[in-house]
Amino acid sequence: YEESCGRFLKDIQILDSCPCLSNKLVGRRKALVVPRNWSDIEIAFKGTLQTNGEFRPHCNKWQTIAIIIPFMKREMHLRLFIDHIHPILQAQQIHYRIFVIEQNQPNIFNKGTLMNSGYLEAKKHFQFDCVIFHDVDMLSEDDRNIYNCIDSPRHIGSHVDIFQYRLFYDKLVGGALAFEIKEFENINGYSTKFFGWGGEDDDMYNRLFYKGLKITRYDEQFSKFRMIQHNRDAQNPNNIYKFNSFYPNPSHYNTDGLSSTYYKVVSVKEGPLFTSIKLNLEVAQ
Ligand code: UD2
Ligand code: MN
Repeated sequence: YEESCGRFLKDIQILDSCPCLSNKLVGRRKALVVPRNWSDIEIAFKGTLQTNGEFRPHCNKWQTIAIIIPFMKREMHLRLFIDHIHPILQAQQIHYRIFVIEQNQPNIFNKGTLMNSGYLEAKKHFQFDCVIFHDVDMLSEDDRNIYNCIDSPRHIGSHVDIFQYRLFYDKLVGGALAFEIKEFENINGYSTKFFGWGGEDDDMYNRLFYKGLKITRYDEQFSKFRMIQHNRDAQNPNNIYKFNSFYPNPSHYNTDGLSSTYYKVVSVKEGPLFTSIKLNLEVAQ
């Protein structure tokens, strides 16, 4: 990371830029287990965040990061996640803003379309170079796993406790994944066809592979995550396509993704900890 970041910094020549590795990092971080209520969390971070939940480090930051959280009926996880992630990102001196993208309709969760929609909507509210799609139940246990787009596409959520901190399978790109915006648009985002649990991440791996984009992962010792224990959500049943390659050829990548993502905004709320955007997805079954 330090090498690539050093090269990156040399190219962009900005004055008093933030260092690649902030001196505020502590390494291993204990994942929170007890969620505080929203007012306590807001008080805890008052003064460090802009009124729209954005964080600007004092040093000159060379990348802006949008963190997109696909969300539906996981309120407790969201309280834990928000309380947990802000101190880590601020220690990393990241210039970031968090967008919680809530699916209002339809009542079967469609993560791919939700993430695409969140990306398109966040662009209207925040100028960013790097986007990180992040599960609400994934808590980083090491602040050396830097949330930016150095060496992207980067699979940030690579070593999770529920898989004994091993990479569950080498095509795994779920949990937390970072793209420079040109990379994400080059692969036309996520497939919109996966209703319910599973598959959208495997399809994403195939898109990256097909486009020759190499996925970077950090070594397990720097990239541990805890996933908050949970059962399958009622609104997220197994989808029927998940493991067979129902897309036998990559021709759908250009027609199924950002280019076929339609949604209606129900509400946008710029809160002190994050911006929440509620959407009705318009997805053809
Ligand atoms: C794995 C992947 C996840 C995704 C999923 C298959 C990892 C670490 N995670 O997670 O990225 O590929 O398999 O779809 O590899 N969500 C809601 N409400 C719901 C359902 C889902 O908010 O009702 C959101 C939430 O951010 C959640 C994420 O979608 O964390 C993934 O869903 P999951 O946690 O049920 O899936 P899981 O843990 O099997
Ligand atoms: Mn999960």
